[in-house]
Amino acid sequence: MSKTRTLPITAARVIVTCPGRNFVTLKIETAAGSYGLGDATLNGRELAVASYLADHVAPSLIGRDAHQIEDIWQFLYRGAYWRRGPVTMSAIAAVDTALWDIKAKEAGMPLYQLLGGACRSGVRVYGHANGETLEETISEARRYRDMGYTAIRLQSGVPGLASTYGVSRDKMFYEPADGGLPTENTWSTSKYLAATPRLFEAARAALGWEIDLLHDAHHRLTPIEAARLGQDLEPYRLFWLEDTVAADNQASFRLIRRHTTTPLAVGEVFNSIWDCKQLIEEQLIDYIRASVGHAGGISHLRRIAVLADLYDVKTGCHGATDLSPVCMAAALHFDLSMPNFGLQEYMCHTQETDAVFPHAYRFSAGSLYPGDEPGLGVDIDEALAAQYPYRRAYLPVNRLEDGTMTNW
Ligand code: CS2
Ligand code: MG
Repeated sequence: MSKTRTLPITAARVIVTCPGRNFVTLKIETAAGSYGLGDATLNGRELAVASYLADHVAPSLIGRDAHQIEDIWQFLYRGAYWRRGPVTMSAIAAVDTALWDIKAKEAGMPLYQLLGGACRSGVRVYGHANGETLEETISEARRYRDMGYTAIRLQSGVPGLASTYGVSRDKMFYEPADGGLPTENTWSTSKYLAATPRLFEAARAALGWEIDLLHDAHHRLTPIEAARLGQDLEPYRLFWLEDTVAADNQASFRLIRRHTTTPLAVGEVFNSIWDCKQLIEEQLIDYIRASVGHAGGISHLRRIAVLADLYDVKTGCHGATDLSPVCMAAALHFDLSMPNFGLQEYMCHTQETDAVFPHAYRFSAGSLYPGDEPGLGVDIDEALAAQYPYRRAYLPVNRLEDGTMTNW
């Protein structure tokens, strides 16, 4: 019986670069001269993952057989003892993704072929229209529609609030990490709940019904507030309403689900199947947003997607600018291969980021296509990456108008 030759890992190097925002990339090299990449970026906590990989994981990888993706995953997960959490699972994700990249390159095929082949021709994505005012947001939505997007997320300023999630000066690149120390935003749920239904009423009047509209409440509501917003938005037929509540308590979605038929999406901050098992098994959500980069890589995200498929829950992977083109490329191969793919988030990266991470994926007519290069179809220009040293940056924090800390 032919035995696949072993492929000893010879190096596992962490590359931290900041082409406009910080990215952490793991590069695993093998004795055959091949290498694979994994995204290890955790917005606002990048160096924690960089150290977890460089100081605690990399030494234990040298000499292992790069083909043994699942065994290495189990070694890193069970061997950590202190399992789960965003730092650990982002580090494991980077190793897993890099090993899948290597295996596909060694097999001479794009990763989606190794994952079972394509279930569709392309990966439909949604863009991000945002504006300080309702009018500006709708104008931006028209621009995204004219660019070919068939699904668009709307985030608008809230009258009476100086700032809110998802609204940025730069209309193509939304980067929330904005300072060497956390900036403090002020939040009012009542002002937000008053404004949001008006945004979607105006959006449907201006854009019609052919376009899929989405919205991200970004963890800020209580379950009953989420239920009310879901009901208020029902006439506007959203594709999904995302992150209504902080999903620490999965059972809280029972209350939301009882009151509204607006489809619910959650999970970009999830890092393991245990964070969403109840949500999926009780069909409390419609889309699971966990990402290759933060939920343990391709291997673990496939487990989540397979569980979700049993309960008619679809995938809707996170794809913000703080997930690098390495993660986006991996997501596209994953999305193409999963039968219960729903929709992929696509926040474009800047030109300087794309120059550091040359990639094969392309946008056309509302979808992304990963291309057919062997592996992920993405690389890192290490010389260019070295020109952008790490720059500490934090996500903002949020306080209510009376000063009480709340979720950003
Ligand atoms: C957002 C993100 O893309 C989304 O749905 O929730 O912009 C999120 O705020 C950032 O990824 C956090 O780093
Ligand atoms: Mg979100």
